[in-house]
Amino acid sequence: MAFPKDFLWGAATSSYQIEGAALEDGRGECIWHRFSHTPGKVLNGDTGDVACDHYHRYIDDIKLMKDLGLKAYRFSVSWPRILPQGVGEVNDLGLDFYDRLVDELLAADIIPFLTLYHWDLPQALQDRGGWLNPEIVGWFSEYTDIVSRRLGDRVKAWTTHNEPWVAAFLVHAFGEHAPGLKEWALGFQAAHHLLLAHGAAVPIIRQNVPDGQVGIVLDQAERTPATDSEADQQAAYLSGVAGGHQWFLDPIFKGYYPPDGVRYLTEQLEGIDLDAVKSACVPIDYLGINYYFRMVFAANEDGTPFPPRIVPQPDAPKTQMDWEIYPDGLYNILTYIHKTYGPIDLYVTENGAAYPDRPPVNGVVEDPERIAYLQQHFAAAERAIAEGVPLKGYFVWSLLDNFEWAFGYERRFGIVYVDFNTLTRTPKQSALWYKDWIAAQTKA
Ligand code: IFM
Repeated sequence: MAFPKDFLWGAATSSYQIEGAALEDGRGECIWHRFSHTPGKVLNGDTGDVACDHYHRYIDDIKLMKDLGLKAYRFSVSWPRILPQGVGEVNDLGLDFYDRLVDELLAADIIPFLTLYHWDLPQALQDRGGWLNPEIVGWFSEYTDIVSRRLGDRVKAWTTHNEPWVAAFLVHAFGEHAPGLKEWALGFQAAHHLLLAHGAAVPIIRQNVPDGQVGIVLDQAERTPATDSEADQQAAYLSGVAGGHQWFLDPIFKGYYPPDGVRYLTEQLEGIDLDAVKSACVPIDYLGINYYFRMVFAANEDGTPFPPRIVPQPDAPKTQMDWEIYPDGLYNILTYIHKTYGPIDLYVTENGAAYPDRPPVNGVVEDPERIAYLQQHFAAAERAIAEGVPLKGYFVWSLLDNFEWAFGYERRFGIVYVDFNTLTRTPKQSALWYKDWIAAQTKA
């Protein structure tokens, strides 16, 4: 087996998706609160008002983690719980919650991996332009300072952003995420500020947590050309460098935007001081990779490779998200990142699958597809480790069924089934399988 005994097997969640208590104990409104309360934005009108009620049930949830044998738990802090207006007055009750959560995790011998930004921006900051306002670099720094001062004595693994591609483009260009803007150029402006905010936050965390590890989490899809033709290969390449994965990887690791991408993006980048992105290139200790699916790209009918055309794969196996299941992609990405941007410790910070799980029957939730999905992706990760990739941990997405953003509660990613009427938790067969897997991998 390639997985070392001290490999960190874990599970991940995020604040808005599980906590509930949306306006309780002084928490300010976040953009997802506003968005989900706007008719027509989220499937079935679902909101995160209650979600999994983790805010009140975290002790039981940690018991569940302990029972599954998790070594680490990845969660995010809700910015408006700490700073209801985004900056200024601190809400101590919000900090107290994360204090208790962290203490409880440590008491259970579970390592906390904390993410500062997983998309629940304070609405008060959105009202001032949110990620489009350059001042957000300072706002994020202030928030980072407060959280890392308070929790840095116990939390040693710090992530600045979760999936900044989503926070930039799904939010500002595709309109699918709160607050639902739809202008390509705005996506690039937001991406720029997310990168600068990352660069500003890392040294603050280092100062407050000198013995901490700091990183960032990027979503990565496998990008395959539809054919071997040069034009299709170019299309797949441009999908990454012109606003795709390399749009974040290159600034973070090299200090500049990919020149091949910049060439294709003239008017979208107007007004952005591209050179300023060198401040995003600060040493980090790990990179988190969220991997779910593959996308296939081709050139356009007239042979031009840009904008790249996505080629649907109707016959490929898919999850309920309509995402192609492609475990080799995880191996490809891990080895590619290691060779291109390493050496750096890597974690799979999210990987998992949504399926339309049925409620428990006699306490059992059968989810064989999810088990197969995880098995295949673990095997891909194992192959990468065997070839020398320094993969240190793996977080299954997600611990609990939860609020899957614009899809509300309809898409279940959890290894634990949540009945959203009673909030009862039932470990699915995949959770029990994962428990046995962890035990087998880590036994002395
Ligand atoms: O639920 C999300 C999570 O918030 C970020 N990564 C992808 C997951 C599944 O869509």
